[in-house]
Amino acid sequence: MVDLPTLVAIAVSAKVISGVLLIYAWVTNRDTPALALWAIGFLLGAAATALIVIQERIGGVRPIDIADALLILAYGVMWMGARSFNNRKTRVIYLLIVPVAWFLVRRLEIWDFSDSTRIALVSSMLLCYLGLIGFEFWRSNRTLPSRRPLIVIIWVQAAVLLSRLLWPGWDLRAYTERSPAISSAEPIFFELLFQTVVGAFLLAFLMKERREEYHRRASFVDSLTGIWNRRAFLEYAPRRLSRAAIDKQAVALIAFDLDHFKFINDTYGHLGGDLTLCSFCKIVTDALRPNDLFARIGGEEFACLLVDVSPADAVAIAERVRCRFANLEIYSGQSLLRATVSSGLAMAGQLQPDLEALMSAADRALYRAKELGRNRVELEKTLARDANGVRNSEAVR
Ligand code: GH3
Ligand code: MG
Ligand code: MG
Repeated sequence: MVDLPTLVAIAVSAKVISGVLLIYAWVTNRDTPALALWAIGFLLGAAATALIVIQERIGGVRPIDIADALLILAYGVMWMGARSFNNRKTRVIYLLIVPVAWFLVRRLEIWDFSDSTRIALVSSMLLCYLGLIGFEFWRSNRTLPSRRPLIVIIWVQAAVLLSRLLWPGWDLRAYTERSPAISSAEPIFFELLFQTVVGAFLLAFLMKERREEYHRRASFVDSLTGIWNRRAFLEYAPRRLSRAAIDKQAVALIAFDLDHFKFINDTYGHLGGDLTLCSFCKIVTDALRPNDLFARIGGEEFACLLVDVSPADAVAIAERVRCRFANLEIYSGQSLLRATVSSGLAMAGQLQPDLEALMSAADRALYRAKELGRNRVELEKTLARDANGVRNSEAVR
């Protein structure tokens, strides 16, 4: 059993420590205001909790009314933090309107309600904020591991607040008058310690995970053209191939290589070359479906993995890209330049295709396209393994 001041001291310490942890996380990563807002939320919560033990009025105001207003503000700031995490701005007026209105209602003693009604009303407001906070995390990036446990914590917190609506005597603020000894088995302990500390850790982790995810994605994107790079292609392509094998879908790989690109660089400068690369990527991206994987795998070499596509459709896509690119007028400064692309296409059957074999088949076709005069599409059809496990390939055109 502990008395009320001891419990409050423990709760305040837990909230202050959590706030300081979040401030530290923010200081090491200043471009994430959400961390600072969450820290402020925890510190406001600590102040609200500390006020519970004060009996005398402060400037004629009951401390519990200041505590309630601060608690509502704390939840509002947490909500603002969650919105900021999703890159959404929140106007400060939305933050202040509820706590200020509540404070005025209590200060001017417009209504005189019982303690249990007060707790039920404040708990309802906190519940609304919690719903809004939960909604923000629910719609945030689903791949972050800490998102789920955080939503669970929010659900538990919502259940605690709901229980307050039904049994207002459970609220820490209801102990003030009775000032009893409190059993450490009460749910209040779970809420104050577990929720507070774990919640703060999860928030800090969530931010760290998002930063890592950002850097991981950045390391997969080609900085010049904005499409996937070789690393991304080698990471994602085998997964798509396995999935296609399970779903018994045909796969096509198109290898593109811009023609006489060295000449373009030498004639129009590196900037002209870069512009040509970007224009080519735009044409291919427009010609593909959202699920197709398109990457820059070398200087002026690209690969494109198409799933669930017939050879005729794959050739049609490669031809469309070839034609559009050949007809494109690229303006680099004062000069107008034109370029062409050669492509090699390989098809994999419905057996588990292997990326390496598919890439060398596409490369063989590409080599042939270069030899046959460039600005053309060549198809190499990779057949399924024969009875002896030997891979056959057949030049189609
Ligand atoms: P082919 O028709 O046989 O493919 O000839 P090519 O000139 O396109 O092939 P080659 O491999 O000789 O030249 C590729 C050139 O691509 C050489 C390199 O300087 C240039 N290159 C590689 N990366 C970039 C880049 O990011 N920007 C620019 N502007 N040029 C690049
Ligand atoms: Mg090349
Ligand atoms: Mg080339």
